[in-house]
Amino acid sequence: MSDRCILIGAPVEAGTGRRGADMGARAFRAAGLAETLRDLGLEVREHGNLFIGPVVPKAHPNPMIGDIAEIAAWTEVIEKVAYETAAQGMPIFLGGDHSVAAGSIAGINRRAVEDGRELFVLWLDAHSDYHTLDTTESGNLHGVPAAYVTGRPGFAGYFPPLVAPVKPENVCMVGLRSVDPAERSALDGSGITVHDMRAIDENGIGRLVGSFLKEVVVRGGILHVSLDVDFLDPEIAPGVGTTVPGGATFREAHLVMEMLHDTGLVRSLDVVELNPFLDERGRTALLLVDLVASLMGRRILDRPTRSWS
Ligand code: 4U7
Ligand code: MN
Ligand code: MN
Ligand code: MN
Repeated sequence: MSDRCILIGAPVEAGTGRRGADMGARAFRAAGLAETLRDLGLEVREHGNLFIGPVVPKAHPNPMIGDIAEIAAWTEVIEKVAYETAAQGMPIFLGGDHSVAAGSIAGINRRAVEDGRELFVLWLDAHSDYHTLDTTESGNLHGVPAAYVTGRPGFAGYFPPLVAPVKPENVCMVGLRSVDPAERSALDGSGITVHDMRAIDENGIGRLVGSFLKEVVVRGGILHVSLDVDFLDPEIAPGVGTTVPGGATFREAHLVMEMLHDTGLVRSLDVVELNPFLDERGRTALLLVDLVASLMGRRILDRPTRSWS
């Protein structure tokens, strides 16, 4: 884990059906993200907010899809920044909706492949975001990034070509409780590890995430974490457009962050889908800042270094 965090605002909201996610990055800053990280002894570099120029609209045969040209343009910009900043520290992508992850993971993986490292992705979300452009029924492109970065077909000619897809076997999704039928059948046999809320209830989130992290350690990999705010229960995190009841609790979420920190293998992070327009007095933004702090090393008590073997 790098001692230098690079904060990158990605004010994208064309991937969702609700307005306001483009204010997410600002809210993270207002909630004191940089100061919190500095208090942990980390260096914080502010990259500012990214932007795209005007785009020429493009149609897709799926009539539900709008704004595909805009998301493609964002993906290209974010991919480049991810690739560049991954060599300088730990990029933290402040969304913006989850379509941000199409660019961040694509660019992080381009860097990993170049460095000869194997990238693993922990996807923390109520949803699997595993639609292709042809299967999405809502047409909202924050529902497709996991499919794009793992190389599912149908993106060619619309999204930027992937330099290298992430191996589905290297992806673990945790917190699922809203999976559309087309996603569900595609996930089956995809190689992606999926843990829905029932699996968490039955086994405990620590055990499930722990076995994935052990696999990453054993295989000598590095980690990208993609944290969708709706992973959390809406009772504690109301500031998101796509709330689904029955999500991760305060302690479950912190435990995952603390375990991730212990591995020392997290190289990049997305914190996406925060919608300050729907938040209550900044409480979701503040909770997320605390979760990032746990990921970056804040702890309750010192404890012996965990052995992963
Ligand atoms: B998010 C959905 F139908 N699957 O495709 C869709 F349930 O980034 C939701 O995880 C997608 O918040 C949610 O629109 C995308 C829906
Ligand atoms: Mn998502
Ligand atoms: Mn989601
Ligand atoms: Mn959402």
